[in-house]
Amino acid sequence: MDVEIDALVIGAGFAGLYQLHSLRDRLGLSTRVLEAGGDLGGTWYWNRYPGARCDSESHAYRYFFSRELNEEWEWSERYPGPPEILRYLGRVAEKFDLRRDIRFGCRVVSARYDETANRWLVQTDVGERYAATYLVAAVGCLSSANIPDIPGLGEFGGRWFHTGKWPHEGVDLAGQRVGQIGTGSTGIQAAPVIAQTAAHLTVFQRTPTYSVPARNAPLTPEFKRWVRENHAEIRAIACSTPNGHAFRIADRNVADVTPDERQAIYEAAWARGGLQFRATFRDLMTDQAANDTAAEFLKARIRAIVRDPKTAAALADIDHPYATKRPPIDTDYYETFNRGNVTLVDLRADPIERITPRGIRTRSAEHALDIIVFATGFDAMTGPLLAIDIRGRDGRALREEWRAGPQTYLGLQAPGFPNFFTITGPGSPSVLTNMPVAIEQHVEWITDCIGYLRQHGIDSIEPDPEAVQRWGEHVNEAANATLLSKAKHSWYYGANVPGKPRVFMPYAGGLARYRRICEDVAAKGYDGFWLHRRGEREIPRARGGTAGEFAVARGPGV
Ligand code: NA7
Repeated sequence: MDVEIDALVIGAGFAGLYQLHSLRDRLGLSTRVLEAGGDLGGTWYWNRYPGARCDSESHAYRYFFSRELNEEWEWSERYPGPPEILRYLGRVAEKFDLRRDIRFGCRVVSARYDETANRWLVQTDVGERYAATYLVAAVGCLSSANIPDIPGLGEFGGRWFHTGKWPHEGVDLAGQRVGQIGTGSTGIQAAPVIAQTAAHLTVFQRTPTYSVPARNAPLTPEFKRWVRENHAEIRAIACSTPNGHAFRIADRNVADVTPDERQAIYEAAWARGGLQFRATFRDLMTDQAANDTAAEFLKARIRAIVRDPKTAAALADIDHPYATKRPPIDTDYYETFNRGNVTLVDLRADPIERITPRGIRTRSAEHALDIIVFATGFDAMTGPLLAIDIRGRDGRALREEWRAGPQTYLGLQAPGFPNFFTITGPGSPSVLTNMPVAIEQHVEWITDCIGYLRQHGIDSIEPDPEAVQRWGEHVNEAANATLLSKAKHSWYYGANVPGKPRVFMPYAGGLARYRRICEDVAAKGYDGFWLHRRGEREIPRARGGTAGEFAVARGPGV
């Protein structure tokens, strides 16, 4: 027997929890959340590796929709770690009584649109079936672990773990020889903490990247008070900046200041720490010469910190402009390579050949290991969606439709998949932002949209394929207007997963601009979408966004 409901939400992270609250408590829809994990938290439920921490500053890493919630919740540190974030989400669930409509430990395996009934038929791995009018994927952008296909893993005599599926009971690293593959945001957070307990840590680096100190610290009582009294202002900044963080991008170009002034600005940003480094100049993401100055500053820092010149050279030999791959922030990452128990293996000079029963063999040596840590990232953005067999109109499979790359309108809907919405889907600002702010915008847009459909007796919504094509062109145009297009081997392009199409997936035009576009589309009666009443022909609508509306203004989108 199918469980009949109005709306089904997949995932109980930041996105799914707020979507449940919005659909159920604002629109009065019967809503259910299905979650594969044993509890809520999404990304934070799974990512419990040593050193895991949020890179967004806590005062803006939250929901803003409830003043009451903001007033009663206080973060303890500048960057929260998984336990505190899970406590926060637990508090949210309790406050809005969400748990009663969440089913944990239940993975959605397929979703099929039944055109006659205008229902999504959803199946789970525990044999349950649901029938819902609206289907919302709140599956996260970084939830499909990428474990590289290195020969010999099956023969390894020790234990291995992916950071994104870290055992909740923890892994005792004391006395262990640990090999860590991967030096992205995760690896850069993990290595210093692993090195503190492991007997030896060998870091296998394929591509070095720039990292800025996070400068994490407990929040002072004064700062906490300031946060409590200024939620509206913090939200206003987060909603008006391209990345959804609560800091503004400086209104100056690199060329506007002298080299000495520039050096002082970078030094101050380095001392302050965090992603704000990227906000020191307006043109860092759009002008190569400007970006070069930041890149040089950061490379000089690496060489100054790391004592062994060969290790320093390998860490600083960075081949892409600053912040064109996701910029990590760290706590003592470079300092870690000054420890006696840490070795860097530069895979570009000495590639991995295979995993052996004893460890990892590179071209020049075998590294004996007890534990291998894969900090190798995710099949980002499309991976979690395509892990589900999603079939729309006429049985069209999303996996087939997206074979050459994701096709969406605004990152919110795919053509041929009526009433199916993706929160922070490909084609939306998503991973280029402070996620909760982007999530909140999407959840509210989707909720308003569904409210509009019901108010107007409209049965389904799906994008006009022409609007989808134009949006795809605009997403490319937005990326090409920045230096992001210079790091073609980033996961933003899907380049970390063999066989994945090389398409720039997130929208680089900035969250504030994107928000205006979405609001405009809604204000025009869902311009670019087909709204359909059963028994009627498709309601003709004006086509979605003109080139003018989407045009990328000059200035940092990202
Ligand atoms: P990332 O940023 O995708 O980093 C993965 C790292 O793993 C990166 O250094 C990769 O090198 C490396 N990698 C991947 N496959 C291999 C193989 N086969 N051999 C050697 N090295 C490999 O993932 P993270 O988890 O660090 O971060 C993901 C996001 O989570 C982050 O941006 C935040 O938003 C939170 P490569 O660069 O591909 O050469």
